[in-house]
Amino acid sequence: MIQEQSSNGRPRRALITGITGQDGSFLAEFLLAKGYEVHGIVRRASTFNTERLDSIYADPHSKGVRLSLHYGDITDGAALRRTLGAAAPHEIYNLAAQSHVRVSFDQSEYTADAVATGTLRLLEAVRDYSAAGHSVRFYQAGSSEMFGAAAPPQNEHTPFYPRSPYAVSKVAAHWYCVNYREAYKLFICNGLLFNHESERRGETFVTRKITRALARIKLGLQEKLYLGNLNARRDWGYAGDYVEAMWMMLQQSEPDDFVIAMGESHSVREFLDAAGACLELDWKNHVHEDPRYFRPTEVDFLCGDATKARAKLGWAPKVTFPELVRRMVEHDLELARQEKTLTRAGHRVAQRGASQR
Ligand code: NAP
Ligand code: G4F
Repeated sequence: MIQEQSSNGRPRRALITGITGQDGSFLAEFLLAKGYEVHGIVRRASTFNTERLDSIYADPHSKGVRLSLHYGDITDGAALRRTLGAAAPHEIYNLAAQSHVRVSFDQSEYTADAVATGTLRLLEAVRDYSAAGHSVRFYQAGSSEMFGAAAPPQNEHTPFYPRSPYAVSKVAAHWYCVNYREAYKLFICNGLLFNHESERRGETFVTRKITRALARIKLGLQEKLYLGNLNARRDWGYAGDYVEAMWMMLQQSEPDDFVIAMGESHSVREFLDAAGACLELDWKNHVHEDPRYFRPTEVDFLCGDATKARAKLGWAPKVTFPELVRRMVEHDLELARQEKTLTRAGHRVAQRGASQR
């Protein structure tokens, strides 16, 4: 394990907004393994929302604990400033977002508040923190959705053409970051990350929705799967590989912006083929179209060109597309097996509402 230390010999400290999400949980694990002290901002919820952190969470009363969670919200500037003061981070990873593109059409104002203005709030806090003499580096979670309707392959020079309130808000956040980098000489990197998935992916994103449902169909726990546009193409990679790129960006001598992608695009239909093949299941017998999953404006074709990240950061993904699909299917097949065992034993297993999927 590499021990990342600050100049006084103590571990470096990182603050992650969105630590309870897919990427936040992978990044927290990655930084803890490197010897960092990790601080994360967690929203107050009426149910537990720290499930993805279960494997690294330790009782704060124990000795030597390097993970600290702070209540806060990206829409609450005072809490952000207090957390900065308490955590005194050397690196900040801004991952907090209302990250669902379809939902952003229903909750556009909130999405803008969290994604665009939320970033601005945090940057304002960081500006004062830096002016008070703290040296800090900032990672902004940008998205390939910002390229939207721009033709593939998309790289750092491709003009943005956002197609949803989510994507427009990410573009605003991107330019806030560029402006604060230039105006206040802050060390800020924008990651332009293409879709990345995992066993921890939220169940309303199309990949996880598919692997969860096909695994349940395979075991007879479900009959149908309702989906939207099967022709959309995405450049899908593995989340564990992508959080490493976030860290690599902040270790450079100069701040810069990077596309992170596999450089390989697949349609939703091809993802279904791959997942169905893993399960020896013909998905066409089970998948039905539901207009509620179509978007008012769609992003048809994303395929990233990560040449710059490969050359300057030395970043290279380890998990291929077929391996990604296999990992997700195997994980969800195991979940389905557990569900079936419980059901057979007479237990009631709660199902989430169809409208959420
Ligand atoms: P995710 O699983 O949806 O996680 C989002 C995180 O943000 C969660 O921890 C969530 O908390 C938190 N959050 C939401 N609203 C918040 C608020 N108002 N205040 C504080 N925290 C809030 O997303 P992800 O896939 O890990 O993505 C991480 C970041 O990368 C996001 O900014 C996303 O937009 C961006 N991104 C993702 C991808 C991708 O393919 N995964 C690609 C490009 C960019 P709860 O757990 O309480 O909901
Ligand atoms: O899985 P998705 O919801 O991901 P989307 O919209 O590409 O956004 C994700 O990746 C972005 C990076 O490019 C992130 F910035 C963002 O935060 C998020 O993580 O949808 C992928 C494609 C879309 O074209 C959608 O129309 O799948 C299509 N799709 C077809 N049926 C569906 C469904 N998407 C969802 N969520 N649910 C469906 O039933």
